[in-house]
Amino acid sequence: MTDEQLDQLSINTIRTLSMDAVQAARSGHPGTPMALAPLVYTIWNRVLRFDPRDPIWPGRDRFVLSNGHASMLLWSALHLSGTRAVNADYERLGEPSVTLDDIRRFRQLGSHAPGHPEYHWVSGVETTTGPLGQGIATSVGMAIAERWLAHRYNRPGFELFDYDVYAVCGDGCLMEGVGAEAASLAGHLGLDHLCWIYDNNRITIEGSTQIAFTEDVAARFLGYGWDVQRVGDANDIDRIERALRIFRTAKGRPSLVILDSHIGYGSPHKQDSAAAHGEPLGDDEIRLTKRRYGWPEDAKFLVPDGVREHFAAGMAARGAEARRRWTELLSAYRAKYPELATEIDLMQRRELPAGWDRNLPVFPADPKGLAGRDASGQVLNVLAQNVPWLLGGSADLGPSNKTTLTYEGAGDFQSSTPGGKNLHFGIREHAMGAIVNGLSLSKLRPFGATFFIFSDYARPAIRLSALMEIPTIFVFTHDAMGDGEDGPTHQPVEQLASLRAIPGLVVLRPGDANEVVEAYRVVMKLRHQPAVLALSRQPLPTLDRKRYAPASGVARGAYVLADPPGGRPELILIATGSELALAVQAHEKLLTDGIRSRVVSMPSWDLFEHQTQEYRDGVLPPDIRARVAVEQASTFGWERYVGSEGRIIGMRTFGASAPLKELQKKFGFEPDRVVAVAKELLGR
Ligand SMILES: Cc1ncc(C[n+]2csc(CCOP(=O)(O)OP(=O)(O)O)c2C)c(N)n1
Ligand SMILES: [Mg+2]
Repeated sequence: MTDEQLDQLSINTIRTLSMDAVQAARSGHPGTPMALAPLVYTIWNRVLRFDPRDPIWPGRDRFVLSNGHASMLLWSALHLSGTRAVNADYERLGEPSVTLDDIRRFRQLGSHAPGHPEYHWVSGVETTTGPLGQGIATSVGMAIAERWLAHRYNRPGFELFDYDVYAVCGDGCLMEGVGAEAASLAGHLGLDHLCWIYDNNRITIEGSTQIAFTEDVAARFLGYGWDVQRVGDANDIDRIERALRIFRTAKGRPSLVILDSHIGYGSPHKQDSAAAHGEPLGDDEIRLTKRRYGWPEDAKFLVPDGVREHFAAGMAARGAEARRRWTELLSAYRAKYPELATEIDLMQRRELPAGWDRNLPVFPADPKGLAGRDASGQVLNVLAQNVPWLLGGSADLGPSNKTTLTYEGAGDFQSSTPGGKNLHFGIREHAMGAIVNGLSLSKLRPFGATFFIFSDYARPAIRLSALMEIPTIFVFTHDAMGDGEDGPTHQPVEQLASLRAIPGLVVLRPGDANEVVEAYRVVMKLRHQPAVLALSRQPLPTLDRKRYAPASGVARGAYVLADPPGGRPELILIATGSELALAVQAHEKLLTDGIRSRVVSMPSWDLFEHQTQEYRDGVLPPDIRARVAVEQASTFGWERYVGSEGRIIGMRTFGASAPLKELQKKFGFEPDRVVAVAKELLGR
């Protein structure tokens, strides 16, 4: 067979595997894989520097399938390239990432060919996609990471980081706001290692894009400062390859390749129709389509002889050679720059450098205290100096979030200063979340910041970081009614409850400056979980830790902060964040009134849930049923800790625009109110 015939055979293998898998599953999306098989084939077999034997080699090009519904493209590519699996500890397992059997069991429980690409579940998937727009936005984080890594680690003769990021997207990704936010920032930053390929098939679920998407995409991206190319025929793999080569020579701007395609290509009755998008073609139509492709009509899940070998001779040979050269380069680099090489090693395993926590502040007792955000700013500035690859920024609220890294040499990340550690996301919270994910997927330790209320704008990306099990850090300040006069638009109510509901996300609401330090200690040690820090705008008293329990209890999620003299409490006050000092004040009053109260500081439900039953019962003894929770947020969920007999002092409405003091009075966040509720509960 000629090379051209093998190209065509490989492309049709991807098409027919996709059709067969969707048919077998009786659900899925066949049309886009049929149309984009030539594109994915060209990227994988002709362009991508990716070694199937080591899908996590740091120098590899990244491939992101942002139109995740076309996942069969990825399962086919991973299968045909013979990509091997790695485990959660980044060990190479040697076994195939996606087997033909997985593809036969597309979308079934346990299959490594699930409905949408899932990072952490299938090796070779660079990021989880499916929620449209997330993949392209995340790819911007990967491209920022490449620039930053190159600046920090490359040395003359040692171009360790020089990888490209390819992201394939459809109409949906380009309609979504997050894609636009990310594209705008990528253009501003001139990320020339970033290439998006837009599947311009003019079809979405409801039909033609004429019903809702008639903008001039090329003009928009030119406006963003991108390089824009058009390939008029998605079946022309030489043209596709040429466009990708032009991208690799483009300097100072990201590239968009607009690829005109036909969804359901080859299907006599469904090509170019929305019907090809999200349902099986049907057995008869599959037979007719296979006939068009010159494929055996009744063969199912057929991988003809020569196809795997063609990938082996193309991508695998090229990838193995690229990785071999990179590995040699790294060993020479290691001899010359041992400290920098060690950093690269640690980063890959998500480990911390020795001395990562040196110089962390210890705050003395202080009734006036410090705002959570201010303590956080001090801690971040120490950590960022100890951990070179800790970096991040805010969505234009750095001065308010106190997340700006101000130490000498921290610098701003811009196209002309790609070593800077202060990222300026602009007012683009959603893209910020996705970009932070992309940075973390590139093994940097990123944080993103905004007001807690605007976590809503980033939520889809935060959810994905939890689903992907990556250790991103979200620093959210102004976590309750502390910004008083800004009013209910700026006062979070339901955000804590809703973030606590995300599986695996570690939400921490520290109660004083030393709890902030301890919260960061916990967060820094996470390797497979994202974290949210909810921090106060206003000063909180720094508790006297000689009098009360040490703040290190934060690591257990909840701990006994104060007990009555001699122990034996009859009532438990549970509080978080800005309400901790309030609970302590109420506790002191109750003691003078002869009521034996305990104060439990509970900065993190999630961490507490992971303690032993014994520990949890020690903090919240089951026989003490008089319990009061105090938190300036939705009461939703606190029943689980106060029980049916307990009380919750929290928010049942939105806040209001007024000075904080008046709001505390109006909504009952005052010591006397806590005391009154406690007494009422005890019937005294
Ligand atoms: C954020 C989000 N909204 C809605 C969906 C549901 N959805 C999946 S595919 C799709 C249509 C996508 O159209 P397009 O990107 O053009 O893909 P094509 O059908 O051309 O492959 C929609 C609405 C989704 N996956 N994510
Ligand atoms: Mg489309």
